Amino acid sequence: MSGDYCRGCGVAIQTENPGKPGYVPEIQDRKGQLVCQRCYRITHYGTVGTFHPEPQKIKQSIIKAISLSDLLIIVADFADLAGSLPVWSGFLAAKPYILIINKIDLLTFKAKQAEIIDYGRAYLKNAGWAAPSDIIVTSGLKGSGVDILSRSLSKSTKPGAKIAILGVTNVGKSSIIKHLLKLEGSPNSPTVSKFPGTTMGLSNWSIIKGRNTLIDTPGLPPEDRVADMFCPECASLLVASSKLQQKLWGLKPGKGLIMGGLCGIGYQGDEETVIIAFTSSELMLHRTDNAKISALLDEAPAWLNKLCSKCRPKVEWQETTVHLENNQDFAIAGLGWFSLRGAGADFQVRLPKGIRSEVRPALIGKK
Ligand SMILES: Nc1nc2c(ncn2[C@@H]2O[C@H](COP(=O)(O)OP(=O)(O)OP(=O)(O)O)[C@@H](O)[C@H]2O)c(=O)[nH]1
Ligand SMILES: [Mg+2]
Ligand SMILES: [Zn+2]
Ligand SMILES: [Zn+2]
Repeated sequence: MSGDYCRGCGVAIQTENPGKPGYVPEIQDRKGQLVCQRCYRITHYGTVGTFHPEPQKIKQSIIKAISLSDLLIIVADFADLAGSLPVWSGFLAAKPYILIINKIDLLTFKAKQAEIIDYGRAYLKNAGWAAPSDIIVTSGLKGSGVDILSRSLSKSTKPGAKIAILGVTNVGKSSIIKHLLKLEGSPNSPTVSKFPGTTMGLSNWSIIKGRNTLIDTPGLPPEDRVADMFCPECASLLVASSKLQQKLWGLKPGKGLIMGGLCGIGYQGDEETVIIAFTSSELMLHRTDNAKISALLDEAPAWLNKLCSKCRPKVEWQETTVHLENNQDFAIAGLGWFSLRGAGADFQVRLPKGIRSEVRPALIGKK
């Protein structure tokens, strides 16, 4: 992985085809880090170009990185545990791992770290995973928690050990590496962007003053998140990048809520109740009559559903009934969650076909 690989995204450099990954117009003097045209454009103009990594190649790279490593770091998105964690259960291969719960800055209030760590531990146990060596709460945006990660890595590995950092697309893997390197005063770092699929191949980074090698990997596109159904621009709308919107709603019998024009829940109980909805601040939350939910989701008016005109017709719907107890969340992978504060009740749920959802204990704001 030395030589002609892009330092930003890990893909092999080529000078022939501007339409393919890894293109540079001409390999000249190699001062500083060599980056491909796509990385250059992402970093300087915020555009991603037209090619996207192939899922099969990505899986192969991830499996290779796991086999090369002594320790794994699994990065989960605090705001999307359902869309970022369960998908890894088939990849762990009995290697020790550290869980990172990233994007903690998305919360509008300061959460207690110890509670989030306990929540993560219980979540993994419930999913049947072996216990992690450590759980660390971070912000890849601000760099918080990265110093704790660095110390934890020194404790959990021998000198010379390799560590692979794994996570679904956009979860913040490259951002965390960037902050680890910054902590050590390194001027280089991988490319970070709001578009899923930025990192396309493996790249090695020397950390803890040369003690260990950290392998950045391309994000796994899990295919059961709402965001993955759409184009990169629409996907980046759905992935929360600033504070989560967190809204409390009173629901009378017969009323329901719609999130982002992409999921509707119709309350089936017979006394007034309370729901707290958590989602990206870019998305619309709307309260309506249960009887109107289906028609509104189908119609997808622009005030309710902000997807582009190409992505909007892609949605096919599925309907289920979900039972929630007081202080339970209904989480939709890649979209957000609804949390019940009231007597246990059924909800008529409509969401895109094939999307993962789960009922879990309330992640935050439990009364
Ligand atoms: N708010 C917030 N945003 C973050 C955090 N970490 C990363 N991001 C943002 O999330 C987006 C994706 O970050 P990357 O570091 O490129 O994510 P990645 O996991 O390497 O993504 P791929 O290479 O596409 O797999 C960028 O817009 C980052 O600025 C975080 O802790 N909080
Ligand atoms: Mg990356
Ligand atoms: Zn690149
Ligand atoms: Zn779109």
